[in-house]
Amino acid sequence: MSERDIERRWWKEAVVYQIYPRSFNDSDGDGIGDIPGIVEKVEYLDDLGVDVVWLCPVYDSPNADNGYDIRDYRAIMDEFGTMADWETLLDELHARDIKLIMDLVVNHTSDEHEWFVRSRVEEEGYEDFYWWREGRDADEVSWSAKEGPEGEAPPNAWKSFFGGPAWAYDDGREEWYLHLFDVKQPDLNWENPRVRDEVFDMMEWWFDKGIDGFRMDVINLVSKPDGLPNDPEDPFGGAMSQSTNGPRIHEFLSEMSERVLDDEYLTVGEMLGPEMPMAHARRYLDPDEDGLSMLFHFEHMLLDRGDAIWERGEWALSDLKAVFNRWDEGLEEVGWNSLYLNNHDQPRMVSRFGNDGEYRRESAKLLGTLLHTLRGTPYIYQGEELGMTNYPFDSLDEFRDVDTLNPLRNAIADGDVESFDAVKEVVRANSRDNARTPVQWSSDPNAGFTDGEPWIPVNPNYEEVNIESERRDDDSVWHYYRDLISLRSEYDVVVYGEYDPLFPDDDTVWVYTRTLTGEESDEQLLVALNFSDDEVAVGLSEVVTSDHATLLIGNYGDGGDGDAGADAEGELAAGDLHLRPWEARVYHHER
Ligand code: TEU
Repeated sequence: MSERDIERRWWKEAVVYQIYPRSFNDSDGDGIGDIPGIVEKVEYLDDLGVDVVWLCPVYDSPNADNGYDIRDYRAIMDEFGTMADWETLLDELHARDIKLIMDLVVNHTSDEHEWFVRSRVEEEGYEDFYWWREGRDADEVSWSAKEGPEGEAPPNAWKSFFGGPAWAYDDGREEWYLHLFDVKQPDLNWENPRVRDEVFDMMEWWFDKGIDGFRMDVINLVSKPDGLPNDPEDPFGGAMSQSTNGPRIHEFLSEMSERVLDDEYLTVGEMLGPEMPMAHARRYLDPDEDGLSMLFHFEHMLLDRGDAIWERGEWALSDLKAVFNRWDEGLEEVGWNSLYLNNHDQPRMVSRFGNDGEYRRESAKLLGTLLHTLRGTPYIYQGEELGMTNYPFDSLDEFRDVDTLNPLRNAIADGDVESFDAVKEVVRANSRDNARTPVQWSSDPNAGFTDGEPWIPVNPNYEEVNIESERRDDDSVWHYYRDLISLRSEYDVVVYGEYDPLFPDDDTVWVYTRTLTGEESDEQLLVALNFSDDEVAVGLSEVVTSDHATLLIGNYGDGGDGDAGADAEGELAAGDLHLRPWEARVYHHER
């Protein structure tokens, strides 16, 4: 790759930090994080060195799904503060050169949104804002609905991603409406051009307030196929397979791009589905088509999952690598990757892909090394920078999430699951609530998150794992993350270097190079990561040698143990590189 082939964009060089406001920092003692609480921590974000904040929904909402059910797109949720607080946050971030992207949730609204309230009573102009359908004769289907009028079944066999049928009956309108998520999250009908006008106007309104982009919630679901066909192969009866990347999706998104997006914005589309066809991915990202900056796919997040919250799959390192390798290659010519292992919907990465016991510190740093040295833009989820772990959930009362509670309660009621205790270990590992326990700021009560009663329990390990103590300790995950973040602005090769995986089938080590060749530079990174509790040797002689490699960063903090193939400033010699448990090393050399 030559220098002139590099398409430089600010968001490729950036590190994004995701905030889930409810669990970030509470300023007023009601146990719920809020916007003034984020303002108090802007200095902290600046010190960590991040470039962009992605703020999860802060709009007015009855909170059936913690703000992903929006009642008013142009107002701030009472519990989170006021529009003036939000404006202060934007100003404080911008004053420190940190950009702000908002969450755009437009596949659905809350059932309390005025559009739905009007649609429900068939007010003129609003009849078709949502997906209203007649029910089917219950005799036509092999299962019976629990809700709705006698003898009537929902319009099709689609299941909600949060459990139960994807349809709810409205007594007033005497029709059913579609809700792919919770019953309080009716799906907007994007076929109706007035819906698109309203959505685009609202986006424009936020851009006018000065935001720098949007993360777009489940944006690849907004086009549904004619006739809403069933699919018996889909665990959701067709809701997933038929709604993802639907027939008019690129038309809708390119219209959005033309009408309201600008090249300078960071836009990242969350894209559901078990596997995204690369041809679709490229169209989403091609500046001449839909023009999004990045997308979030789920392929690596599904490796250890089953079809339900109480089911699990086995993941192997070679599978994880295969996903990242496929995506790096797939977007080589068109597009750019997002890099994440955590967000507000996922268990904590160190408990999932690392070792959250003996090697918590090392494995959290190793996973961070991976995210910050692959090709793409890293997304840090709050608390990741200190190596926060899953919560030891022990009873159903400790959960808050609809996506855990609804499916589980339904399954227990239907007799598919015997009891919570019977599936506790798996639900504990899978639940989205793992990500939602409060950020651990200090060893003060409630981890310094609130002076009140937190809305969700604080992880009991906060006395040991917290930001205050990690900031005092030079060898902490926190300091290591700060170093990783700063590498990005110091070395072009970290951002733009070509990625070449080595030993793709190895289930213990992940080794790769990043290479940048151009008029002014010819440099390479060698990254070696040991995903195990054991020492391993990596035979490097055939792949890379250098007599002047520098150890850029390593997670054992001692620049090499003498046994290794290279020292801090030494030779990356032919031979074996010895890696200690969960050791990560990144070498840099000019060629
Ligand atoms: O998430 C989409 C989604 O389907 C996942 O949350 C999924 O439920 C999870 O990966 C595993 O079960 C987005 C938001 O990020 C999420 O918080 C919302 O609940 C959801 O959309 C509905 O808006």
